[in-house]
Amino acid sequence: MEIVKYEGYDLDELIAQAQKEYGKEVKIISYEVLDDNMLFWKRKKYALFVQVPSPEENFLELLAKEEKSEEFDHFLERIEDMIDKKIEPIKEALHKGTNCTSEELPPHIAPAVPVKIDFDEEFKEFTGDALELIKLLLKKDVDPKVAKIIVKESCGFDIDANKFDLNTSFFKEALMNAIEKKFKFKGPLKIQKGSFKIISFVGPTGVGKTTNLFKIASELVINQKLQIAVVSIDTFKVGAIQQARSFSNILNIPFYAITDSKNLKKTLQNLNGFDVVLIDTVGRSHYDYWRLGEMKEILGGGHDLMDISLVISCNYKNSEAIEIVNRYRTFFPISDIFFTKIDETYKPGILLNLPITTDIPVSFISTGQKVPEDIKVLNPERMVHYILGEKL
Ligand SMILES: Nc1nc2c(ncn2[C@@H]2O[C@H](COP(=O)(O)OP(=O)(O)O)[C@@H](O)[C@H]2O)c(=O)[nH]1
Ligand SMILES: [Mg+2]
Repeated sequence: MEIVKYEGYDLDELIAQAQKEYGKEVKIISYEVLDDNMLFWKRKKYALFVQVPSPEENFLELLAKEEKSEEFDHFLERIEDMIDKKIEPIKEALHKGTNCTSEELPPHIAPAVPVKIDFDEEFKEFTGDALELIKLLLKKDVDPKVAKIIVKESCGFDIDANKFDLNTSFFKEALMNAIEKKFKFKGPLKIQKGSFKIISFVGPTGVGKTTNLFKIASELVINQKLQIAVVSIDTFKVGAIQQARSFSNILNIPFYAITDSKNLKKTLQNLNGFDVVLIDTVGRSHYDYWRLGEMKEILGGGHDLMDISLVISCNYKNSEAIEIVNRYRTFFPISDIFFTKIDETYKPGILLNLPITTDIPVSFISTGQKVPEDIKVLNPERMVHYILGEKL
């Protein structure tokens, strides 16, 4: 709170000026009449005293102004500092790969600030083709640390240069070698008849859970001749149930829409004679902890017979995708990452970043909207093709 003094010959004008600068709500404390003997016509001169709000109190007013003021920038900086302090422990925990409990998590985590790297310094241990491959990977949005891990895997030590270089002149071969060693692939779905396998698809809204569940269902029904049922707990998205029901009708498989855990348990017990039950879930924002908790209750903790597939779109930013995986794995034992929308990105670095960073196996990749054909089992060769941008 501070007091500001205005001087002039017209009191109304002084009030208008104060209101213009500090808003209509500015508090007028008092005014004084000053003698102004310098002027021979002896006009009355006034001093107006107003109480003005501090920058914090003035926040909304400043926010409403089109142009940014220095005060506003300063205020934002202070808020950013406060947020940074609050989220620092969580960021550290996530980097260490610790599973944070829901109590530790704030409502939002600031997106990771892109780090500018000094290429020569960061990759000084590499030379020749190894450096060229690293450059290519970075262009595809592969994280620098991940690029280093992958490329090193196919390097030998060049004694003359005293640096690492690729031990093959083919990028494809180098990548294949590294991916085969470093990644876990779930491979094609092989389900025994009569095994009562349950596969749940979880992940944020709109990533393609429902669409891809039915691609899998088609494969299991048409090619593997298994008995399938679909259970949907996605009751919140408009039209979600209808979409799932019509897919089920086309495939001629039973479809159940349920809303709470008791019903899910009962429904699953009734479906005991089926070979596979596919569970479609509601897309939850990963920031929405309470709802994720609720979904966990419905799905149960997961068990040997249940796979929980986390569906992630390839057009997510890396930091965002890692955050999603970390958030979901605090709630569910994730069995595999199911990538979608590879057709919508030309920088698919996420395909390498996520499995390396999270150590979770990868399963499928969805290549478009068409059901059932736009899906492929992920394997090292396909991974390399997508990274190098070749058509399959
Ligand atoms: N381009 C493209 N679109 C996809 C892919 N997979 C799903 N979609 C589309 O993404 C939208 C959301 O899919 P949906 O299955 O309803 O997402 P959900 O909310 O996760 O269940 C739909 O329009 C799908 O056709 C994909 O691989 N590529
Ligand atoms: Mg859906």
